[in-house]
Amino acid sequence: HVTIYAKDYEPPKWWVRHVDLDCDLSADKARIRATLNVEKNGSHDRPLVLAGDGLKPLTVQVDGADAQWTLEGDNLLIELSGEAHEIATTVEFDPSANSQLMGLYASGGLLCTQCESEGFRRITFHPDRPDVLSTYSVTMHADAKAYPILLANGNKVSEGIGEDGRHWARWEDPFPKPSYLFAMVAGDLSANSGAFTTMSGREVELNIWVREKDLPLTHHALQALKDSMKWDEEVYGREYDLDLFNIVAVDDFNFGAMENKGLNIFNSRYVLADSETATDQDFDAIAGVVAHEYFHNWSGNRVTCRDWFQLSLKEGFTVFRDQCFSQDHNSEAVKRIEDVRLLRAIQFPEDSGPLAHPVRPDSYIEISNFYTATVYNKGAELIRMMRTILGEKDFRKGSDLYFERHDGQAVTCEDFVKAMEDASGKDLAQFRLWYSQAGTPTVRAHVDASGSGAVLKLQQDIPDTPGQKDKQPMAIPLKMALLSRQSGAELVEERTVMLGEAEQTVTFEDIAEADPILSINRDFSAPIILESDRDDEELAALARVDGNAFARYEALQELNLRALLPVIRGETVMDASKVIAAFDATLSDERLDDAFKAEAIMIPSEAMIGEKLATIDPDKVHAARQALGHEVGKGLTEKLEQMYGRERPAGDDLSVAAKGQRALSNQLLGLIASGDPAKGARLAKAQYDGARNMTERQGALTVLVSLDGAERGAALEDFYNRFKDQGLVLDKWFGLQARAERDDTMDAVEKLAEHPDFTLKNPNRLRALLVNFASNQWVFHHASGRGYDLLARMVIEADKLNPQVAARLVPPLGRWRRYTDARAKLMRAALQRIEQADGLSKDVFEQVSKSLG
Ligand code: HT7
Ligand code: ZN
Repeated sequence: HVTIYAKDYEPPKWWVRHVDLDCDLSADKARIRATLNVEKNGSHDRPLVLAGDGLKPLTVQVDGADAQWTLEGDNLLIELSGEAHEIATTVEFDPSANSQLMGLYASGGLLCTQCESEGFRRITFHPDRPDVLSTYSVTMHADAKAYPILLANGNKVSEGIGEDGRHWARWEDPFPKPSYLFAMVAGDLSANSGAFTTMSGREVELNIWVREKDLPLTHHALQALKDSMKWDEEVYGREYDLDLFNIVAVDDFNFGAMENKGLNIFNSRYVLADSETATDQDFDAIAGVVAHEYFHNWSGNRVTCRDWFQLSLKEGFTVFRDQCFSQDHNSEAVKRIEDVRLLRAIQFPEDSGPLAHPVRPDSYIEISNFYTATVYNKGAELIRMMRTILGEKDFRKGSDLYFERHDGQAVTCEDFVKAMEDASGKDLAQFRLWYSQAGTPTVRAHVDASGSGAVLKLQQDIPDTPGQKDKQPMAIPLKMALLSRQSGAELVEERTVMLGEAEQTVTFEDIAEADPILSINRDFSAPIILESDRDDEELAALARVDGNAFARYEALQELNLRALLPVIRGETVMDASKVIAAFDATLSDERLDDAFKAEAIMIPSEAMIGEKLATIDPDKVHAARQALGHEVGKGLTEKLEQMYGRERPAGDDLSVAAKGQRALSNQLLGLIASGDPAKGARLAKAQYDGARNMTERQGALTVLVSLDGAERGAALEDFYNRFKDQGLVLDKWFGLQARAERDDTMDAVEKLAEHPDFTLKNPNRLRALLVNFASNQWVFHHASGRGYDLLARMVIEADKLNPQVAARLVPPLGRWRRYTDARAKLMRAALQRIEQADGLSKDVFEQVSKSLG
């Protein structure tokens, strides 16, 4: 398998100015005739190279005449004599045989496309690289009954009836775009339609296309789209540019959604929702993904990536934009806490393991493997840090300059940073290291307070990662304050300290109280691991009085870890008293909202605890976490039950307050059950039976699945019978059981993998069982190695159908270096079994070979 290097980038030898596609579509045969207007780039004598993937050319013509061509591997080579030519090719293939879900494929009676990153080459021969931008016209022909709706990018310019019950539609997209943004859909679809008037007064038609029966489930997505359009105008001054915006929901999709120009295609899980079938979290995720894809219209489509090493240019920026959108529409601090939790749960382990890579990677074998938490979520943190360093006003100036300077271009991460630099006059030279150096920095912070002043001592350390050693110190913006122990008042007001050296000190003079407490990395201003020597009393005080909600949450998390880690290391028995006192104070604090309290009383996950250990013994981590939960549940019984007993909001109330109340209620139920499982089971079953929406129902079932007793089986059976015909809800049924913290979960997952409703063909179903299972630390890391065996078997099977999805299952096995010897050996053996499988895809090969190291 060939490795592609960023340093080898060369501009394309030929431009493609316009693409005209004529597509004759049916479920088992697609005939695509492509006409490309190509133009030589500079002076050279190199042939035109058009990428293909599994295609055979039926005809190849140059300027209307049959032409000489050769196939080199999958690529079509054509010698051209002039400066500009018209190239026409015809290919045929079977969309129903496309199980990779890349290119043109069939899903639930629809025909749809997915082209990012390199799927267009599965539809027609084309350079298929993001720096080749073209206008497109597309004519689609299909059976009018089976495919009454024909959609492509841009605007529909004409349509008509053909012969033998067929019809056609012609679409034109006036905005030059890379091939990865091409899309078409044919199917029997109905639209929930709306309209949006842009800031310059243009009316845009909006459609959410689904099967007719799903129309009632589309209102939230449509509202989220309108909210996103407004937000991008208000916050970034970005207006939508076409007169039509279509979203189509499909059931089989490798990712969350895709931002194709004017025709977004979504995994149905991020479109369809009502309160009976979707949780509050699902509703929020839908709004976040709708916003994300919409925001790509500027950050990705109007200004796109020069090459795939620049992926974070569009993804990091767009994740940051969707995070801010959600912060503005919900509790700001809670959204930040959720995003940081995700970063720590997924990106931090990635950054400290064998698959660690910089936000702008240097090389890849298969680009699909680089749609990672590092590129997306750490990438978003980089943009957030730039906003912190520049301030909001200059950051907006920088984004205006970036869009103005690069509209219609394919550019690099460097171009983005340069625009920020030019607009603000700030030097970001050292900051650029965040793009090139992998690994999560550790920052040690210590305050010496003596007399009337204080000295903050900071040290940073960037770990070695695969292929990168001895790294340079980074530019780390740390929001901090020094607080009064008693009142929490800021003795040193919040400011951003720039840590740029390996070691640095900052002096504060004339502080009104001796012995202030350090509040640092407020709002998680930098994606680092903080080590501080603040004692338990200081942390408890921060948890109580810090004016920065994120810092309060952090102090609580740290107190939890201080209770857990010595027990896991065998140094002491569990002492939960400080956690109990801190949770008690938090729950009683009337200034805090319910959504925050729900986050605050969450005991760190087993994965998060594991991250703090040099060598992980999952049995010990599990036992300690269970013990802490039990002590907290027992220690706070009265308060938990009293708060849990409060009246609940109406089932369909989606206000921020109602969502917060339900989140808190479900957390309280979990802690009650940890303290007294029998009582927990009774309460959870009552909540399940009386549930008025999916948040209450799933919350109850989440607790019940880990408990013993008749309530568990009854609720699981009821859930299955109620929802067995609704795929997205049935995914929850698989997922909940895979997450159960029980010693028979391993057996259950093996059985569920044989269940008639389980299939490896649908990525949502596959992920529901296997991603949830592999993140259930204690169960997946069963000492027998059965968890590793099952995952390895599933990777090998899934790889035959869908390499992209299979490759995403590999990383949990790649963490073997962190586990106790016996487990590490078994994990390696599972990886080796995958490596030896016949016909392994390059996707899985790359993940497995790097994981074995
Ligand atoms: N930009 C989109 C990426 C994507 C994708 C990548 C690989 C394979 C399938 C895919 N579907 C969508 C999604 C996004 O970040 O908005
Ligand atoms: Zn994206």
